[in-house]
Amino acid sequence: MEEALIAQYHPADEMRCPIHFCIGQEAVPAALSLLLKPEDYLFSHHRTHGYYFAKGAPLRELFAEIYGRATGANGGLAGSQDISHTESRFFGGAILAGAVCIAAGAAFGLQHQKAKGISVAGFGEGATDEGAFWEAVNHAGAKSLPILFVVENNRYATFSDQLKRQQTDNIAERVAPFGVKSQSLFGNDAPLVWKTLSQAVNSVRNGSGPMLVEAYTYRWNSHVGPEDDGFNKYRPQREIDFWKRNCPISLLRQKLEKLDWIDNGEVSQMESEIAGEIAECFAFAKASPFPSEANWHSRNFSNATPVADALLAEEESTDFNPSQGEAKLAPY
Ligand SMILES: Cc1ncc(C[n+]2csc(CCOP(=O)(O)OP(=O)(O)O)c2C)c(N)n1
Ligand SMILES: [Mg+2]
Repeated sequence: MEEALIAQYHPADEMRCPIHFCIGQEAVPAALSLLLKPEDYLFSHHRTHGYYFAKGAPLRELFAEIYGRATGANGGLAGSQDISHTESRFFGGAILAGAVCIAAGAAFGLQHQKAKGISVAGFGEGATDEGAFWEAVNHAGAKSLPILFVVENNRYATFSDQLKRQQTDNIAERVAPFGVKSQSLFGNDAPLVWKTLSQAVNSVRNGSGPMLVEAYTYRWNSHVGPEDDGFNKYRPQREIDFWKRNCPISLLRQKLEKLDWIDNGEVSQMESEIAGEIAECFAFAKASPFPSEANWHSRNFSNATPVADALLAEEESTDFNPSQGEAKLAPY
């Protein structure tokens, strides 16, 4: 799906948002997709697409969202990195570590209401540079919240190596003193990822308190967008080659072939079905209308928006002149 999006991003330039692709990091969200239940919540960082699928949210609404159309998951107003699908209990967000804190809040809500379900936060190692991350971990440990923290440690935050930002690269060990049990693993071995996450999900579900799983993995693409951002050589070629040799999809396929659980015919059929679904999603997105002002109002949680109203009134007033400096806001 992401390869198809990359192929169509330029020169058409019809997608209305930046995209943080997650090619190379398929194993964690794929495993979660088999483990999470409808009542569970999943909060994701900016690299949303895998997690969106992990919660079973619809593919064509993702495409329409990326194309900025009214039929998108959020009416075309959120885009890739802030996409949510409320019915699926999936919520993405671009503020680093923000989704982790909201996940802790949701876990607290579930516990308080004695409701079924767990809260899962999916994020990168960069989120652990943020103080807010440690506040969430502290709260989860102190209150024994039903939350699973999943770190996809791909070593880089944009262009920045984790070992230039932090003393060590083992987040799993550092959450233990907060009362958060943890496990780290090679995150490109899909069956191992499934097994580890399965144990972690069960433990949190059974009321044993919070857990953190740290999966070491790698993004193949630029930090953001379809262009190659390797111009400043922030990642060694040997490292890129190592992780490409250890592609989670190829490793899984090799394993299944060795066990005789899958053959080439089945893979080809799967690939052509997926290609058909993707083509249908592109057609749906491109044929959908753009949002109107009415769409905006219907998605506004509160009708009381005094600051926005004042700005709009200012802009619409006949004597509005942006060169006269800052707009004066009515008191509210
Ligand atoms: C509070 C905040 N500060 C800075 C940013 C800009 N920003 C976006 S992604 C990113 C790096 C994220 O790295 P990581 O968490 O490791 O995730 P990855 O991109 O590697 O998947 C930064 C610094 C942001 N979105 N929010
Ligand atoms: Mg990272």
